[in-house]
Amino acid sequence: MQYTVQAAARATGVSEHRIRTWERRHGVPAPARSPKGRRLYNDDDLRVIRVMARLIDSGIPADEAARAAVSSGRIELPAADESSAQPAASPIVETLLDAVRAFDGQRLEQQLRRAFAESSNEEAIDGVVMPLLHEVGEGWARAEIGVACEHFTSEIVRRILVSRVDERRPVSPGAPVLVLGCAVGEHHDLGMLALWLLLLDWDLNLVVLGADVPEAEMVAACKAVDADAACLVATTATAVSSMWLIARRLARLQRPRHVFVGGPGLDRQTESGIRAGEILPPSIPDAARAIAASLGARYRGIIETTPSPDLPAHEFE
Ligand code: B12
Repeated sequence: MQYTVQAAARATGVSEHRIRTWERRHGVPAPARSPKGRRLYNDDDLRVIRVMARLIDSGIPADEAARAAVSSGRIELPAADESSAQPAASPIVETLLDAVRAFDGQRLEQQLRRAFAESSNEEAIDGVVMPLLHEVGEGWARAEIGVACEHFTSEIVRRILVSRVDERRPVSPGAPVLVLGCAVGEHHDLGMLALWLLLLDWDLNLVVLGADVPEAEMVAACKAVDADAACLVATTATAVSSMWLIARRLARLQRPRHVFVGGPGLDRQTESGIRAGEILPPSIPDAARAIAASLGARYRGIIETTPSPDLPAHEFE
């Protein structure tokens, strides 16, 4: 079977950008070309991409991973595959996925609200919301879940996160000012929204700019509010590159004094040498705590979780 670069990215879960970069830098994979010059991958190429991704994820440098992936021919997926394999989704996430597949918005929303009502924001985000989005993304990459299903889920997740962010409380005068936004080109902002929600537990003056913030605008916003810190989020590889440009530019200024960078797009091994920003831990609750600790923010306790008035009481019994 033959695959375009888009189809290869979907099938392997490795971004198009990353696949092309490997080819440019390491000559791997080496797809055939159509008469018009378009890349055409076969099943072996896909296998090489998957193996290479796993080797890199297990800490092997990309050039070595490229050599290993091709020289071993029809290489079996490494034993590390088992340990690095994603654990099966938890029962609650499975239940949510059923609602997603059935486009059952009411059930999905009720179950998600229940997760927030029955546990802390941290637990609901780390244990339910992010794993759900992750599973939806994996299903999409395997072509089992359609784009409509993904948009449907994202919209409901967004609504719930935003409704909880609305429970904001006043901030003390003199509290550290933190500007939060996604790098230019980055439209995945649900991780940023989740981080925003968790940062509300700390006495921080949050200025949230949302998705796709151009470099100059981020700098201007930081100056306008005399920010103590900026936090940049990137999910895709392209946004990571632009994020570093912004981080470097901010780091050259006297203020903000802290520039945090985070998100799934960061390859911590490759980027740890880049000194323009403080790299946040991968878990969103850990990232919120790391930011608060760096800024010396006062903890003011979690926001009380109240059942949403639009849900019948028995939903929470
Ligand atoms: C929802 C979604 C969308 C929505 C976004 C809606 C929104 N407002 O956010 C829309 C439809 C816009 C979208 C578009 C695209 N998407 Co999309 N999307 C997703 C999906 C399903 C969830 C995104 C998300 O919220 N991730 C957050 C969590 C779930 O990701 P995670 O890796 O588990 O994150 C962990 C940590 O990294 C951490 N974390 C997450 N966010 C943050 C933030 C901070 C600050 C910190 C510290 C930690 C942190 O928390 C998690 C648990 O620890 C993912 C699937 C996935 N696996 O992420 C794909 C995914 C991110 N998308 C992908 C792609 C390819 C695209 C498109 C290019 C598709 C296309 N062809 O148009 C565009 C690009 C848009 C752009 N320029 O930004 C790929 C990215 C591959 C890559 N690495 O580059 C993914 C991974 C799907 C896949 N499996 O291939 N997408």
